[in-house]
Amino acid sequence: MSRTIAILGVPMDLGQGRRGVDMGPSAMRYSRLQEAIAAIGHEVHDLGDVEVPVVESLHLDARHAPGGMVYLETIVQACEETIRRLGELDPEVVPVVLGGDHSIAMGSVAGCSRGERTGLIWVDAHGDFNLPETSPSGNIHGMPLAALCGFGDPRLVNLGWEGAKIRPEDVVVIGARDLDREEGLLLRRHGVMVYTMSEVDRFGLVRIAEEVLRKLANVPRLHVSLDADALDPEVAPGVGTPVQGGLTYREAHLLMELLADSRRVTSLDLVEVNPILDRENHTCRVMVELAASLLGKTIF
Ligand SMILES: [Mn+2]
Repeated sequence: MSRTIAILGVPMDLGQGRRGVDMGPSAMRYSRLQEAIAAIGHEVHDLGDVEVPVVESLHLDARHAPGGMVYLETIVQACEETIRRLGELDPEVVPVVLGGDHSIAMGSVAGCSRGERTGLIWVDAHGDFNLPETSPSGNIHGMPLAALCGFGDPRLVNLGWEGAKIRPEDVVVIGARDLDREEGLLLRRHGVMVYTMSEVDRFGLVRIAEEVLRKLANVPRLHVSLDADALDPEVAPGVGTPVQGGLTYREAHLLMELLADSRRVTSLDLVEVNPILDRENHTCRVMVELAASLLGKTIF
């Protein structure tokens, strides 16, 4: 089925402390993302990037490393702009939003939802469900899933429009293996479905994808937010927060293929690729291949 795809970059590195993740959008373009999607038969438009200030231009106190709450207003502005840009698209268009760190998802998920009920498949080593008061690092890229569900700093929760953008029962986290203690308790308390790597090992992704699609069967829109660190660092070395024991190359493809087969995915993010930490752009190439699988590329 041929669709119209819109690529939007959000070169954000203020949600965490490692520099370089802001180069993700250009590195994924360099890895021929547009060509890979067009080869499937889709019409692809590249909308360019949302403007994100570089940290040196913000003239903040030098004691503040990127990542902390001091960058919140700047992140809010970039997310607002992301929501505005996505809102201009025809609702039938499938946005592919390129990060940047995962804080961009507060803008992309809100914008892609278009205010409709949306299922959110968060493929990530981490839960990203911290609150400012529970976060050990204070990094905002550890908070976007909580903020989307209505928890945390009100300036993040009320991005775009007031209140939660996603119902916790419409969220599924897949690939988790590094949850902070308080974060784990919050995810449980709010009834977010979490498939850890242990569950991936035990049940396999075929069963997990079936369960996820059944759980979200009555939700009209589906957003996939793919964090490169969900993959094993052997497969995706170019990430700021690598955790051993992640998805293999084939597991990640299988998950994308199973979601593609459902023909229900309406938008996606590709985030947390750090080209500075990568090996010869390998991680970008994998992310581009996974995006193509999710958008319907088949082997035969
Ligand atoms: Mn993440």
